[in-house]
Amino acid sequence: MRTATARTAVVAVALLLVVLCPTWAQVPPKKRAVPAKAARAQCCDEVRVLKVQVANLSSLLEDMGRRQEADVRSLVRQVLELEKQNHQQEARVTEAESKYSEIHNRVEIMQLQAAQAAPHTTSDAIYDCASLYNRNYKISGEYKLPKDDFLRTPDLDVYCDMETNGGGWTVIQRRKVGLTSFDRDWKQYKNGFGTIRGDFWLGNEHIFRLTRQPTVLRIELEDWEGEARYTEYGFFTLSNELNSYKLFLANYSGNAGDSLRYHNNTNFSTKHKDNDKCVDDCAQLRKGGYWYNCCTDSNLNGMFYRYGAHTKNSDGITWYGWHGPNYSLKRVEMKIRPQNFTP
Ligand SMILES: [Ca+2]
Repeated sequence: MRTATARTAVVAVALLLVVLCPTWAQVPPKKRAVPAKAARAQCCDEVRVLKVQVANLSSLLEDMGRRQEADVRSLVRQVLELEKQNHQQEARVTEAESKYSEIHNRVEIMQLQAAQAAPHTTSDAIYDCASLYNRNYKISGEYKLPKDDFLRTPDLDVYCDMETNGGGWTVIQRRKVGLTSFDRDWKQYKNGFGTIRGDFWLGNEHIFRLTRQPTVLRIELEDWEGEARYTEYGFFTLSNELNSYKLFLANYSGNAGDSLRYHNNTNFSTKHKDNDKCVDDCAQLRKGGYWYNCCTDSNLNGMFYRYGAHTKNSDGITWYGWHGPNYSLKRVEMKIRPQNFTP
């Protein structure tokens, strides 16, 4: 920068000299002694003054250049300093972000662990039709309940009645087609049999598990004349297999009669497993698996007899409180839901 300024100054001085002393550029004048000497002296004075001015100007320019350079250097320093600060702040932000992310991850892991450790009685868990209903599944039909690692149970196909008296019912038994035999052994009654859309027994083990919470039992009956009645027990539960799935129930209501009360506090019996309170083998006599006393006031897992044959036998699907000991019903459904269920 300084060389350029100096060059400019030299050119300027040359131009000034040409303008002010045109004689320099001309052919030397013919000898005119006195006036030429005087003129030369005058011109030299002017040149000297100009030289001083040029020197001053150059020094001024140099000074300005120096100051500008200093300014630029200071500016560069400031920019570098700002950049450094910026980097430091960026580093601090990155550090904070990584710390936040680490904490966030830790919180997520803790939430996951808490969710896994939580008891499976929360309203989130799906273990029956009532919890499905609470999750807005409100259409009656077949559903698959997910397996439960906590209870060590596999997934389970169920039929949910989402309409009757507010819905939320898990159906545990149905008789309506009549092609499935209910004269089965202990293991089959334990695990369940039949088809979930037709005639079936859900299985004592599943019923035992589903009735760990306070449960309501509803029994719906239909006769061959097309009339329907129902019985409800506000309390219903089974004991475990070691205790032969003993029946406990209470709080009857309905219009079909209290014909399961006689079976209260009795063990479950099946073919080849006589747990009843009788010298007879009730399961063999009544052709089903049931909580036989000595033997029956109802026999909902008895033989299915069609219209015509339905009044001629004592091992049919009977409910003494409505049609007596020799009338086999056309249709039965047993269903359960939690006592605290609210539609
Ligand atoms: Ca017996």
